[in-house]
Amino acid sequence: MQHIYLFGFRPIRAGEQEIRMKKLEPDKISKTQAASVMVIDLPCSEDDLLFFNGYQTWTLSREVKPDDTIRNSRPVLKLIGKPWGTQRYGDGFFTHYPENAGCFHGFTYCYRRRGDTYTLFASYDESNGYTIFSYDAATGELHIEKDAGFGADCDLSLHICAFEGTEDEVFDAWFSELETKSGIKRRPAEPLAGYSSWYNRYADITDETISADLDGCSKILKEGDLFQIDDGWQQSVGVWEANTDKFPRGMKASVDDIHSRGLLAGLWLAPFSVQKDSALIKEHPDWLLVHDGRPWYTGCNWGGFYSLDIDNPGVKKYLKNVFDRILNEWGFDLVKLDFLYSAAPHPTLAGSNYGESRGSRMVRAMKLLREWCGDKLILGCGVPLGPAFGLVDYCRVGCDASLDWNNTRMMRLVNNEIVSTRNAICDSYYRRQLDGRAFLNDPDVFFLREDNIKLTPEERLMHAKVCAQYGSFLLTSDNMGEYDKQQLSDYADLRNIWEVKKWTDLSFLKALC
Ligand code: 9PG
Repeated sequence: MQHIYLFGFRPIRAGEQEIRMKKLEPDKISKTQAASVMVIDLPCSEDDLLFFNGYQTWTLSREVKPDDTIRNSRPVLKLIGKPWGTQRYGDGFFTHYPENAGCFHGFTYCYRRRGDTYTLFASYDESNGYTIFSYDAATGELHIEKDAGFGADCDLSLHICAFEGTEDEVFDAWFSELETKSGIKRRPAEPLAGYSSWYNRYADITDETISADLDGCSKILKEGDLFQIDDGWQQSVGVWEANTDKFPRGMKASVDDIHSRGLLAGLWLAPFSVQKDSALIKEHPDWLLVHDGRPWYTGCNWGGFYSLDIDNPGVKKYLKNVFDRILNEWGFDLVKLDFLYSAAPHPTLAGSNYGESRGSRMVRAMKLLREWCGDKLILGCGVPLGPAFGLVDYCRVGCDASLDWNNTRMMRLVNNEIVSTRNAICDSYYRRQLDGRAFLNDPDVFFLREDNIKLTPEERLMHAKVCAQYGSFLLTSDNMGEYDKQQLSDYADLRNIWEVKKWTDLSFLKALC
């Protein structure tokens, strides 16, 4: 394996291959960025494949051919989607998607693959900002820059390492660099299997439906597995108290029921988000994150939502109490923390952290979560992956699985974070190297059920096998109590693939991703 040393802007040599770096002319520096740009000659031939890691959990991340075109939203859809903030789920509002064949970009790491040889470029420190890699196959130039956003005024030095070798060699080398240089090390969590309520009932959950799901699942799940209650239990996004119309016994009663079956209890929340009509906004309008003098509209879920300002002492005190209640009073073992990118859409332009970049703010937000959760388990979701390294136990590495294969044509054009089983398969496959290195990968739930689903039996099984093979977090969202003999046997097979990483035939992936 070659360790390619990158020191400032000096030319470097790695084995046969020379990787040249040069300073970029100021007018070529993209608008998101301030000072430090590294340019590397990384020629590629038509047989090479390239990978650029997407902005956050849900952003489509797959290997591309040098002549592929990666699109964001069509301009007209961008315009139509503007009032809904459709671009704000991803990086569409702060990075440039050239949409020319051969132009790609990604965050924190990227690689070129020539057969089995990977040339990996990766950041070993994102605490001063996101490292953005942009590539143009026509020139063979890879630009590496720190995302400053407008107004960031901080140290923007790059912390890049590069390696050439086999898949395991280069990813092991990167993670050893992360540990020695930045102290980033995966948390010692164990793989976890179980159930999530979301893709079974979506937000339509009550104490009764959750109890019925628990009855069914506990017949099949094993001791120590996870039963996770998703979105729908709370008073509103922002007010993390039980909705007593739906959960009159309160959430502690659910935890006790789950524990009495020998299962771990998990709960969903989106701690940095607050829905438009939440009582929290009426009580504390000053807690919202402001940009250009107005609260930053973060997206259209739950009728529209905003972000909380993690620099507001009231917000910090409030969230600390929320976690104390959920984890210590109610006794949940795991929290699924979602829509985390909400915390840092922009650099910090006020207060004591003035001038920090959005990536730096995101890392700070993730550290706060770990502090508030102590040693309880965190599943990160809707989160930029680099800032989650070493801080969450489990992390969703792809978009939401959908009940159909690839969503509607129209939705596919909206952004790169859409709900899609097909994309979820690609994401989980192409981010597989993070599993067990950065955290344990959550590929999202699989389905074996035949009702309330549009996936064909083949699609369901393909997806489930990818989840079992490449994930360390293996949840389903079926009424497991209704599994027939065949489904029980399929479930047992999947657990077996998952537990012993027994190789299963995934040759279909070639055509798919
Ligand atoms: C609960 C859900 C589930 C799910 C999460 C997240 O509009 N969007 O782009 C969008 C993407 C994902 C999403 C919701 C909306 O789902 O991934 O598992 O917890 O929230 O609301």
